[in-house]
Amino acid sequence: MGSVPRMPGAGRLGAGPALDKQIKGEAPRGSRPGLAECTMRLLVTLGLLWGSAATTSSGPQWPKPVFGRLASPGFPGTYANNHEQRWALTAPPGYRLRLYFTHFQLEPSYLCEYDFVKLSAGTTVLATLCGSESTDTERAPGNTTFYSPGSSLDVTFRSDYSNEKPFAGFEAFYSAEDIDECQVPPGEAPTCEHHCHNHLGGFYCSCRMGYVLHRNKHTCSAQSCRFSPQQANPFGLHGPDSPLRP
Ligand SMILES: [Ca+2]
Ligand SMILES: [Ca+2]
Repeated sequence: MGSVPRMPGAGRLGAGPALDKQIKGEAPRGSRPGLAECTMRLLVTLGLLWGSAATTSSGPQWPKPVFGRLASPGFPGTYANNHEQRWALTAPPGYRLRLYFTHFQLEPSYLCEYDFVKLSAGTTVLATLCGSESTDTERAPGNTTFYSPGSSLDVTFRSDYSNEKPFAGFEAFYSAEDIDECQVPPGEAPTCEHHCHNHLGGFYCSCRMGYVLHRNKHTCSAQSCRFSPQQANPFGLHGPDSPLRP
């Protein structure tokens, strides 16, 4: 007598004695719960469900943005002699790094042996830069945008013991961008045998109708005859190159 019906599942969701008591206290003794109370209980239940979902959510985890600025020490003032600095840039898997210079003025020298900015990935040297304009024996970046072959890029600045005159050094900006695995240089094998679909951080392959994707996730093979044509092609559609075409 006088007890208020409990909302199904409310106790299991951890409403607790205090909240249960509060809900009970708003119902007149001996009466059935009114619409307002039921609405409130529903809202409390939904709130608990939402809170539970929010704390246990495992939605897509986007990588943190990767971008920044690099500059020679003291830029735009003259950089110091006998200085070496290295930046190890890393992008999330499936991303590469792009880097370009907005200012570049280093001491010029034959093959950039005095002062230089070196771009490398592992043991591969992508570029060794010096001077302010490219010559037969020196390479300055100009408007070139540089890309790392993988997800890492090392930038090394080094100056030797002297400068014949002041040089302002360099300023560069970098950011991570998705690798479009579907774009391959001419002459190289395509990423997927049939269809390639690029997306942020990766890619996937798919096959034309009547074919299935091999377990290697790249090549396609004709669909097995264990299925009837109707099973294999439930919509009755036959493309021009489908093995199911009559
Ligand atoms: Ca120098
Ligand atoms: Ca991609």
